[in-house]
Amino acid sequence: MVLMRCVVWAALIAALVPALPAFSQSHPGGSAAALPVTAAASSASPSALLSGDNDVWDAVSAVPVHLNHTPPLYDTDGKDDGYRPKASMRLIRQDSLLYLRLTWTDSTVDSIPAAKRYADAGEPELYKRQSEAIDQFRDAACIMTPSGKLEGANPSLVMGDVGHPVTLYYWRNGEGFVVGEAAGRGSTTMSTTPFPGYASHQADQWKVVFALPMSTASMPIAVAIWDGSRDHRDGLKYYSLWYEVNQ
Ligand SMILES: [Ca+2]
Repeated sequence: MVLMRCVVWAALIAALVPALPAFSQSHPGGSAAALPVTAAASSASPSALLSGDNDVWDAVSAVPVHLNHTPPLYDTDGKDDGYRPKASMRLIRQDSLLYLRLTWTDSTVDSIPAAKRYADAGEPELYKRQSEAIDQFRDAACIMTPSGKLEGANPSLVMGDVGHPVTLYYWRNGEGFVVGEAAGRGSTTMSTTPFPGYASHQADQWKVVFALPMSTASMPIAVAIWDGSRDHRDGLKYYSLWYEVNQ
């Protein structure tokens, strides 16, 4: 009787397992799909698309962006207060560009004051980077995509990995839009290469448009958001899982 029960349970489990969604994320060639989202077509001008407040964005459906919080890296890091911004994105594909408008709730506009030079008797070049802003952090957001052709699973959400480098499209309040690269935690390098973007803050909400290259029919993206008022910087941030942008 015991053996019969085991056989029945084994048969039930075998029948159920294929129906359960795999809790992993990969590109379409992998074992499971990332969260699929669709980029709409638009005949609007690039300048209209690059204005996050243009009416053209009202015709595009908003996709909720569900955010996690990274765990504290050091004992001195503040604890997760449980707050999560309400975030969404709208996507438009035009020619070889993906226009992504990301909005999220943030009641504080945070930036880092420009570096100040203090009068002293030392060599000026040694002191020109002095600043009072060591405990102030900026609001920022980033769209992460795999670099180059992707084989197998999507890159690690922690800034990619050695076998799966990522390209980072950063917006940092007060500094604008620049491209970065990474191949694992702590490996981020920022270029001076700008890319088109737009940022505005109204009614306790950031609205930021990223214009990214999109040369393939589908592209994985992941979102990261930093709130300077919560001492977010570097690896302390909100982040999403992978989304698969399709046309
Ligand atoms: Ca803020």
